[in-house]
Amino acid sequence: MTVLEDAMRDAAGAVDAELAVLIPEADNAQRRLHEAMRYSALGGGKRLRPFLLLECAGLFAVDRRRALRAAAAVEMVHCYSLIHDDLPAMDDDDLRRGRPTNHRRFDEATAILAGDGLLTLAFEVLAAEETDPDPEVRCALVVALGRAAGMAGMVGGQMIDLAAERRDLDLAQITELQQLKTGALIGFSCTAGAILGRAGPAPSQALADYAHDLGLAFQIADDLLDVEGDADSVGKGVGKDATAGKATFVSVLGVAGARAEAERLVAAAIARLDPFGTGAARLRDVARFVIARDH
Ligand code: GRG
Repeated sequence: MTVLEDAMRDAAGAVDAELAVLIPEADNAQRRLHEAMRYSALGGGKRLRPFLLLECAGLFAVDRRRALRAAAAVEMVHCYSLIHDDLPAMDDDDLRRGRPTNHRRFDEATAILAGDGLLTLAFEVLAAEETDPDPEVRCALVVALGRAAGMAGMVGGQMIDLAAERRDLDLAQITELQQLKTGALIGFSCTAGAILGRAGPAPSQALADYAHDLGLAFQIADDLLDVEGDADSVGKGVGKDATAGKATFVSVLGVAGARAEAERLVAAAIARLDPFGTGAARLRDVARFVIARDH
């Protein structure tokens, strides 16, 4: 196991433990909702966004327990997006992270509520005093997550994506769509570390720029996996973009062109970290991982 894999596994374990506390089992009328929320929140995944948040917060020596709460919050929003994206009204998927999707394991109404429960709990966690004693910091986190997850971010990107099916998009339009749909939450993950760390404008901007390049490289890798990946490793169906007639980085650039662009973006992301020196070694490694992964 590489140093990065070790670090990601440790972070994932800590995030799982935090999520398990924040979403307790219940023995009351809401028991099924808790089960469905835990099913998706504790059901594996790379925990990339929490890892980025913890690493960025680490650059500013943020208290680990506080960073872990914010890391759990961003993973909750990510898990909610996966649950809702898999619903019959959206992608209608049966498999996620190698297991039945939430609505297949439970039912559609429960899956909608589980997503809603995760989304709202994320904001509750960020707004609570345990996340940071300074209300201005908590408020900045809440505003940043709202922007990243909402109409100006992930949900807005998903709307463009739905409208874009079977339409030709050019590279600039695909880039904009993906920056909103997947890039915004990756951006929040890095920005949250800077907010918790009371970072100044220059390091905050450097991390935002890193996240921008990394987010696009991540999405290109996701598009490549949909074309070249193996469903068992990826943990979900592959070949869906072509079947849906979706314009992607791969459909526009071709496989080789998409890979070259992802490599260029990763090199650019790594260069953004120069001001942080050796303290950002794992953030450099995770940028390389994002395009080398098979899942
Ligand atoms: C708000 C309904 C709704 C959707 C938002 C993010 C999103 C739009 C949908 C998720 C569907 C999807 C497969 C998007 C492509 C990129 C992506 C987010 C992949 C999954 O993220 P990973 O690879 O997953 O980090 P794990 O399982 O490792 O956490």
